[in-house]
Amino acid sequence: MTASETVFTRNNMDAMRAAVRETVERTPLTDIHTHLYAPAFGKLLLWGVDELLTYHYLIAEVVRASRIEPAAFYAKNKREQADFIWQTLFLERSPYSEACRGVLTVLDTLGLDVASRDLAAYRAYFAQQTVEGYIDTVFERANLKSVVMTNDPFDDAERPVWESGIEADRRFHAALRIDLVLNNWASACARLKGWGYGADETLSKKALAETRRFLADWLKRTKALYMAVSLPQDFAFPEESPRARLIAECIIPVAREYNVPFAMMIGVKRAMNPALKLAGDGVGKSDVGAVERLCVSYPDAKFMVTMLAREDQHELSIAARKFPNLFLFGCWWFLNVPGIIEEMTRMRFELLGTCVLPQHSDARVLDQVIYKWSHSRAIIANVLADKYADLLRTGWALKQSELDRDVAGLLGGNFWDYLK
Ligand code: FIX
Ligand code: ZN
Repeated sequence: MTASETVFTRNNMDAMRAAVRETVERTPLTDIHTHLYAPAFGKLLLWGVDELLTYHYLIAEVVRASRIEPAAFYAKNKREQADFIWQTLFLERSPYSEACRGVLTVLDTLGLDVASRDLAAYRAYFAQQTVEGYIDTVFERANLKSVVMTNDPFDDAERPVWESGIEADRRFHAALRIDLVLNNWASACARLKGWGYGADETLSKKALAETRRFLADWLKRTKALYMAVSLPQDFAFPEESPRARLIAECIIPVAREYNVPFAMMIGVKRAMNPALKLAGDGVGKSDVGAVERLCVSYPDAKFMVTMLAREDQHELSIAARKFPNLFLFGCWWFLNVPGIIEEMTRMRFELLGTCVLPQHSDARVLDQVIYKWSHSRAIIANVLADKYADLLRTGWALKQSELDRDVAGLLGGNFWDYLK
């Protein structure tokens, strides 16, 4: 401890609260799950006000508010969709839903006049930006060190970029997304065969070996930090299914060999309302027991888990207390709203102390990291200050350097440590 270091005790709680807010604001973070792309991926990186307004969270809200036929909404071009959402959700109603508020936080942070409600002026601002300059602006405003992308080798727009060799951008890391392998083996198998891997639907020994080779090739090609999958609410393990065999005989061995975690995002009901397309997914309660059985069966494999149902969060936190190889992250998707972030973060801090990664953004549009993180940083700081306050009331003294250490962990350091 340096002579001049600030120490917080029960006698200077207000100073501690201010310091927590300030520390959480100024600490650069790693966003461990996004759908953003490095500039080398060209048009796959979405940004700007029309993309913000047509975020699938807002499409679900506008269809509900206006009762437009989803097909009629999707028949509009992007700009018309954005106009419709602006008119319906921002002008005809007060835009206080989290997804609406987010757009306004972004505009305000960029210095645009939210009170003017002048969509044309916002569009004019974005028309003046270059993508390179705008990435710098967004990283600076959101105080981001780096983001982790979602990289799907089965995506026909994305795969050729990897195959042609991409220019590295140190701010964008890869994560190997393997949903097709685990959720639709028949289709994945056909694709693998087309690329020269000896896969077959019966999952013969050779097919399993070839699937491992495919995963290893893509881990090396993308330098992915982890492998990831989103899983339906009825995800079970163990079970008699291609998915369970592939996890046990391909994913786990490759995860161990390359020392990369296997990230599972569990609890989605895909296409609950198919007419809504990407906006039509829902949530269902899942079996935390499946996660527990994986962790106990493979103590030397690393798992990262986030679950989508609010009802599963407590049980999942308890599982994490029992398994050091279970790393919890983020308030995923429908949980990424202030009331639930607050509740989940409080519960995780109380049950897991500093050993959790409280948030990721899931941003699909670059600009969204600004709002997702400013909203979450404020909540994380409040909850953290409450926890330190409880701690100081015991007579404990907290040094500023310890506060810096804890916050750096919560905003990304814990993830990097887990990868080691
Ligand atoms: O599976 C996922 O990674 C989900 O986060 C997305 O597919 C989802 O559509 C989303 O954008 C949630 O925030
Ligand atoms: Zn996602």
